[in-house]
Amino acid sequence: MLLKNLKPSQINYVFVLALILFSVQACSDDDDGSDDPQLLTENVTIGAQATFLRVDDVDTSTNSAIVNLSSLNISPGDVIRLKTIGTYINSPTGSTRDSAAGVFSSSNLLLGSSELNRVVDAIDAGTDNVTENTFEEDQVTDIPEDFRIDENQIQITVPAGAQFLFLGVADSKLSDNMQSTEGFAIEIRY
Ligand SMILES: [Ca+2]
Ligand SMILES: [Ca+2]
Repeated sequence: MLLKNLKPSQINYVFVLALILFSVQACSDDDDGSDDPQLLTENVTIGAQATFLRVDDVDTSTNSAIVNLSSLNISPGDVIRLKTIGTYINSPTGSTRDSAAGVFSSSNLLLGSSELNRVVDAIDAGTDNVTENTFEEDQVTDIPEDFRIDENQIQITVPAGAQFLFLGVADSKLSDNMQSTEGFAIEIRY
């Protein structure tokens, strides 16, 4: 259907319809807040071996990132948006992952990597994230309070008492991980 074949009144109709479709699209784009210019953004770099989960005694890892929420003026009850950016290499084959794990806590205490409940003051939030056992020693890594973060932005309400957000990778073996060329980070929008 070409515009030149339409009467002026029909052209008006097509124009109004296009305008309506455009507004509906604009509204739906805004639903997840990803385009909201009023939100602030903080990107936290995540090391390829950085974790707050239990690690095998024979494995090597680094401590997860720990975000002080008050430094970003984020308080309990606030809704924040999280997603991963980029990837990390998770095995010698060069395969990559874009998923991570997060957990809120009332303190910045992180126990040694052989402990199961390393984030001793962890506070439950979000959807449960069942993490796999360790690769060499088949030790349980799963804790009930953490949640998954991946490339699809999630919205999560900061739970009562939370002052810190721990961010790391979730992997059964950390020592064979490497940084990818694009790097790996978690974007916090708030
Ligand atoms: Ca690995
Ligand atoms: Ca878990």
